[in-house]
Amino acid sequence: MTSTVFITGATSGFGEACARRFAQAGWSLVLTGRRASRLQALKDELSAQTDVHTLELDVRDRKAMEAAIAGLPAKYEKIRGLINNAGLALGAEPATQCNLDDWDIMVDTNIKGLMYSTRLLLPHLIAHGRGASIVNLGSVAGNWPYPGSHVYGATKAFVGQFSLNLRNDLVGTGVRVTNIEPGLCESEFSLVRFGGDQAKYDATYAGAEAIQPEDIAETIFWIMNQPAHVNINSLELMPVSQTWAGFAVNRSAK
Ligand code: NDP
Ligand code: 8X3
Repeated sequence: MTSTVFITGATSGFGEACARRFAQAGWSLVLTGRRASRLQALKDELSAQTDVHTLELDVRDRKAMEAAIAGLPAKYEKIRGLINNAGLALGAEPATQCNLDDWDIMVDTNIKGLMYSTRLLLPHLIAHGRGASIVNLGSVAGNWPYPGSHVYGATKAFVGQFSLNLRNDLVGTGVRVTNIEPGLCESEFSLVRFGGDQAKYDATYAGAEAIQPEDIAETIFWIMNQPAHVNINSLELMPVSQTWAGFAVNRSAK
């Protein structure tokens, strides 16, 4: 039986690279995102290799998510892999300068969107049973504090704890759960974060030899293809160029 993977946020970055990686291995694809033209281009490209179903969806729209998943064509109903990838950071200013609308968008996308896709697809993953996997896109930002991470990092901490908690509730179903926690990776993520500012994007990655979306896709493919009795609980990865800063000390004694 062909395996099916459901990828949220397949229109760029990690999601798009995962679509290509899983198509290459013959998995059927359910690809979602808000940008219909990119979904269509990916479908046109990958349909030569495998079956592709696209869903133009905003993961924040619960009703649309419910309708789309309820309406999955029969041949895509049994899901072996869910890659909860759709997500974003907006801004990197200190909390005192942030816009509450941006905070709402990060919470609604990174937490609530991921909750919706997970809950709605659980019956489909459980129907597959042994060998099925959920891979959630957490981040080093969920593990380590850094200035300007505030709500973004906190949403990723949610993803980490939600992933661990899910494992308890899925015991006996065969469904595995992994939180993958990447560090600096080169993708449109930083263009989105900095409002399309190409100079800030370039500065983010200059000389860093950042992880590439294909590296993340290969890692996720490896996780989902472990023997069915093995669960990778979490996997944190960084480029070799990235390490931790020391503690900050305020010398003005306030
Ligand atoms: P990209 O910006 O390249 O891709 C993000 C994807 O998410 C796009 O396909 C976008 O599609 C989709 N998306 C965003 N908002 C929504 C929404 N409301 N509804 C549906 N889809 C949405 O970023 P990455 O590939 O780098 O990031 C993917 C995930 O990995 C994110 O969760 C991010 O937080 C996480 N991550 C990224 C790291 C990095 O350094 N790049 C490191 C660690 C984690 P569209 O706009 O078409 O809707
Ligand atoms: C993205 C990685 O370091 O920009 O989650 O927060 S970082």
